Amino acid sequence: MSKRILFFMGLMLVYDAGIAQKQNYVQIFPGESEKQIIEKAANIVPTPRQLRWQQLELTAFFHFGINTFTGREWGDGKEDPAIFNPTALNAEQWVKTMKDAGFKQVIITAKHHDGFCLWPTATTMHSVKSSPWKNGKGDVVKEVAAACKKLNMGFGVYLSPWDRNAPVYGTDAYNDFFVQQLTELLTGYGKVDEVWFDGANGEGPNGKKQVYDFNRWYQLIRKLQPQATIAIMGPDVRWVGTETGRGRRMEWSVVTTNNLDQSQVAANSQQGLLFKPISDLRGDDLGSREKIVTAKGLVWYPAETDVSIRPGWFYHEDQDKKVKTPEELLKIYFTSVGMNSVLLLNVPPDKRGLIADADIRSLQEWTRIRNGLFSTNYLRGSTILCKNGTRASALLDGDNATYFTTTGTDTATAIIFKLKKPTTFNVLSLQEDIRVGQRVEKFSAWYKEGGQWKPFANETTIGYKRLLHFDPITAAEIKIEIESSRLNPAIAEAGIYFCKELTGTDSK
Ligand code: FUL
Repeated sequence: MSKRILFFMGLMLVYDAGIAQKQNYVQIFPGESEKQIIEKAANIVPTPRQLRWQQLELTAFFHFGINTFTGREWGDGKEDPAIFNPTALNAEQWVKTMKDAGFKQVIITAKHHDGFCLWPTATTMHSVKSSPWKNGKGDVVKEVAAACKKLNMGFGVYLSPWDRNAPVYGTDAYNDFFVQQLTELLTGYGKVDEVWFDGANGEGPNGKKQVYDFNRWYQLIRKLQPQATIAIMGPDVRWVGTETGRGRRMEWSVVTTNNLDQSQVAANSQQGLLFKPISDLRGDDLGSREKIVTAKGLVWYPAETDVSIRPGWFYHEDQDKKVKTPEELLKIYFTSVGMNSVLLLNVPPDKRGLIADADIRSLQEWTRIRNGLFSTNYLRGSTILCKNGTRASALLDGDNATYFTTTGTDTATAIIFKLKKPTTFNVLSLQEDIRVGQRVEKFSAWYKEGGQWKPFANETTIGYKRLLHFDPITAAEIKIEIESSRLNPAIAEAGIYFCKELTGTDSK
């Protein structure tokens, strides 16, 4: 995965102006105090497109293409398009499967590293046009886009910058070729909600590595589909740093842009700033106080956790028995969505052009468990006590757009929930209202037993959503302590739940 890190070194972040006071990027000037920097960090917010994306929680990948038919993970671009011949392709089945599982948006691999295009592009004959599928008249991208429209799902495209088929790859001409492909995808299929760029970057036939013109691509996307988030080699969404489904225990959406290349700070077509951050995306800590006090800039750059339901990204028959179980998917939900990230779960259609039964069964059972788990918030109906808080009822109203906060200049607080009767639970859910900013730096959770408060959680960040599970606890009083927060915390929701399928603790 180092390719992504390497690529990130050259990544251009584009900052969109437009939010008057609250912004998704600030510069830090020499001589600013820690207090000033922390205050700036506390007021950084997502752009509207980042906010929409974060609220989706569950998004899906469909890895489908020439590799589905060769059994490989990375094609070399020399595959004969004649092998692309799904017998029963039904994109509506793909999209409906994900919708039924609670997903809100899907991304199709319009072109993977092998260069084979799933739409009849004018840029190359290495596409569905040269395949026997629908006598060369098919268009997978169109079918996925239509299914999304029909089922009211977000639609996104993955277009691999690395192209092992294009003869011009490795030359300047490739950037034009790529712009043309991108333009076709952004103009021919209605609304596009996400554009996903991978960082893989090999050598072309001339032995040269392609220098990707990311900035030009970003500007094109902003012009043609301004609502689309650009992930993960892009300015809106950051790769979490693993492909295991496990995010960070401490996940700050506000990260430092240290080593900001000041020479790149310039106005762009979106009246924003361009800059090149250089940072390690894989460390455990991208945004703590210690990290940001030395920052030259701070940006809202949230994490996306991509993982496949199978060992591979593409469908392989011999992996039918290795589809992740509902329990594994549930744990992934806790370590992605529950760690202030968005889950991007890959569910690859098979050679028929259908999602296989094994995947559907797993998704259905996972969804049943998840829905059951979150159906009853046992804090509902409790009496809330807090000495220095206001709008406590917002914590339990199920509305992310209302929030509890502290009064005056207090940033620490304790919120006590007195339940009507002793209740057994093994899940805690907390959410910040990120439209105010991500602020909580340290929190703990306690239950009362025999007149004594006993801790059951001791964590750092909350962010958009934090989920914890632990061994079952039975109690009639629960306390959430916000021990440290950058400015007044804005807590949107709190909940405790019980799920018998969840075992053990997962906060390591
Ligand atoms: C990686 C690619 O090389 C894989 O094939 C896959 O597309 C994954 C999502 O990104 O870097």
